[in-house]
Amino acid sequence: MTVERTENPRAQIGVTGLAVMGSNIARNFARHGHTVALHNRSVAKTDALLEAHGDDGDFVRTETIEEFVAALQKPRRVLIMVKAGAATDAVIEELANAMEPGDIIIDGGNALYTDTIRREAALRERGLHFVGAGISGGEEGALNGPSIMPGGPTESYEALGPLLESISAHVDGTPCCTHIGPDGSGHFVKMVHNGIEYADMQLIGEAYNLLRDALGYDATTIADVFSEWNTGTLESYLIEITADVLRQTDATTGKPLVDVIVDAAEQKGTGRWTVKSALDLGVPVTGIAEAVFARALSGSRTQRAAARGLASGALGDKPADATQFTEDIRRALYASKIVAYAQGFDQIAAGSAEYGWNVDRAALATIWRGGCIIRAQFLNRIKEAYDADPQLPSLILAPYFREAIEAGIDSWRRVVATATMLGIPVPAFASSLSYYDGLRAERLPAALTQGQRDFFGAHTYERIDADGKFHTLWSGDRSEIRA
Ligand code: NBP
Repeated sequence: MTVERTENPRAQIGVTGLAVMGSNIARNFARHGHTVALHNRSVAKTDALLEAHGDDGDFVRTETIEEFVAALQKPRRVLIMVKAGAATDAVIEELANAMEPGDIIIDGGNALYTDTIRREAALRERGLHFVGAGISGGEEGALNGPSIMPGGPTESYEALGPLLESISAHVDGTPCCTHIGPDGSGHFVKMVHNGIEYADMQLIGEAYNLLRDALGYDATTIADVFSEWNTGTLESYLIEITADVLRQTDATTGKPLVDVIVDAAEQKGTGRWTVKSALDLGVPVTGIAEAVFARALSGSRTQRAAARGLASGALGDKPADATQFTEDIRRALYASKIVAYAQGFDQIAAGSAEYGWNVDRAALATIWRGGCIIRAQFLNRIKEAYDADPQLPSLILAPYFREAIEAGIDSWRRVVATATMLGIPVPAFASSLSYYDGLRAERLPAALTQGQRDFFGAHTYERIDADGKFHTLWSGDRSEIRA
């Protein structure tokens, strides 16, 4: 360990913002042999890190931004890990004033991608490279290998890539880090990653709810079901930790911990951002949207308290064959998950087209195989699908996914129908199935919608048998004219 105040530019990377994420990433860099300059607004955090983990590698302790910048080799590389929003802007401004053209500022926080686009453009004017890097994996991933999604200029990746790749997770020897594209692309794909994470968690929650309320299983039995599922196509980090959470016993009451946790889910905002962006892009991310709304519904405590005990209507019978129904839930979960990921990847394609990012979805699936919260076997299949056809219109059309859905479709319908008859909410299962049925439909009721729009707003419509736009003179003689 080297702990010193120095003017010698010997650090390969600097990390400012040494809360849980920043300190773990700084340690990760040091453990991989990089000399790391440390900085935090309040020096106490820097000293706490050095006190507890100074032996992890070679650190340079600094107090001021000037000292911090002076400790870095050129081109200087600084990773910002502070609270997203105004704090990030404040730190960028301080750094930019102290840095020189050609230096690289990396924002590893959960920034909104439009902020990243703005920041990249402003810093480019000043000759600085700005890299918005999505980082996933939580505090454990930050320390032992996260999935890293850096955007920004291509030339900055040349100076930065090897450093980031060295600390990222690796799967089959491949780093879970790749250059995503220009300006805000890294933070955009990280945002959609989090949106997919919301959908995945909601689907798992619905499966748990069905096992509990339709089959009457206790938490430990459900944990066993999830552990079993984790040995097959559903194998993933989220399924694995679900079993762990369900197996946890509360020390105070002796009950399963999940049964004493208040059932009101919170959110920090990336799911909401994903849905807002999808609305702007016109991409139907129904699974993610239902997941965000399901959390909001769970947190609507006033309404829930007032509505408790409202009529359910006549309910159906519980499934007679628990084993069969458990298998139905597994298949419904897998099919719904495929839809949620298909929607998320559609949003990435739409964002990429809107902003001219040219995001490689196969490469993205590759770096999500490890390190991040949605890491799963499944990502290999997504990578293969986009490798085989980079222009694939929807993941559900790739042969592997098409077959998986076909194998599960009967189960999926049974689960949604049974849940409905039992009064058990399954918003994500049901909306994913409706999305699938909507996509494959010969004809949608949108024709009627177009007729109504033309009626009240003269918005025009297209005909199935002629080119161009048409309008019916609804308040006149109801003849049709070309618009
Ligand atoms: P927090 O998001 O809690 O931020 C705390 C850090 O921000 C501290 O170092 C604090 O300095 C610094 N800071 C603040 Br607050 N305002 C500042 C300002 N005006 N100027 C300078 N520094 C300021 O830390 P975190 O949970 O480690 O997350 C860091 C970033 O990584 C966030 O953007 C987060 O969204 C993102 N992220 C988090 C996770 C996760 O699992 N937690 C995962 C992926 C990404 P102080 O010590 O002086 O108060």
